[in-house]
Amino acid sequence: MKLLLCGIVLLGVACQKKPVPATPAPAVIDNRPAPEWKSHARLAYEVVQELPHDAEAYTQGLLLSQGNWIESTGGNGTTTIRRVEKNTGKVLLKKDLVANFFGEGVAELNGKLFQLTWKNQQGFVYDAKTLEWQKNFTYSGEGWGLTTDGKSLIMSNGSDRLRYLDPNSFRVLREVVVRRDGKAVDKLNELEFIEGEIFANVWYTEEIVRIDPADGKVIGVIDLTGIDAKETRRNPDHVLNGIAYDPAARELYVTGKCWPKIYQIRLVPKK
Ligand SMILES: [Ca+2]
Repeated sequence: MKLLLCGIVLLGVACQKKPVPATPAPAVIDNRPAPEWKSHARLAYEVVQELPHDAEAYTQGLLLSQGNWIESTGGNGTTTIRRVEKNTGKVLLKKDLVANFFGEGVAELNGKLFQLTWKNQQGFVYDAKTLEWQKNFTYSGEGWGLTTDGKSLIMSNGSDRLRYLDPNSFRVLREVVVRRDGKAVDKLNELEFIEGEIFANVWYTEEIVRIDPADGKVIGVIDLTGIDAKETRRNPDHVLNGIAYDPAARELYVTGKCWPKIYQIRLVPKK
């Protein structure tokens, strides 16, 4: 098994030698004018509404799918993939993973859900409707956050690098180095592709960085200080992690690990 895995890893490295050129971020996403927040580099937030969230769910990946949450939770023995009713927090469908898999990011593409694991170097593909397992895939290094631009899977691994993966072969298509004012931004965690940008939680911070997919530059920062009452966190690990977006309604949601709430927020210029 180790030899086989090594072969796959080596193949992955070999494939990286032929880089695929970056796709520039489109200036116009659809016929609507760009959201107002795009013209500000420093953003704060206003809470629009609070929705219930399972305070036992160690959120590692969050997205909206057909009006419901899809959530990947982590922990040894508490790893799940689940569909949750958006307004009530009721778990509609849930699959538990065996205890040695520690769940991480999740993304939906082409009718499938892709779920990463932390150190197992294995991900899982599910049918997006039924959550039926379809197959495993492998990658090198750790798995943290996952999202998609509609073509590729985009993954973080706790470093300052984002990797673009082919959703069929899982080949590494390209790697983006994330820099903020020229300095590396590491510990990139949960991701969401929003209006042509990549939003990323930064582990153990109250900030979301907005990344230009073309060159990895941080083009803006969202300060979420004070969004939850930190004193109610039962564990210091229960940090901000979880970004979901409804592109049609242009609604943005954030949560954290084991937070009792998901917050719909409006982005406003930071004073
Ligand atoms: Ca997300």
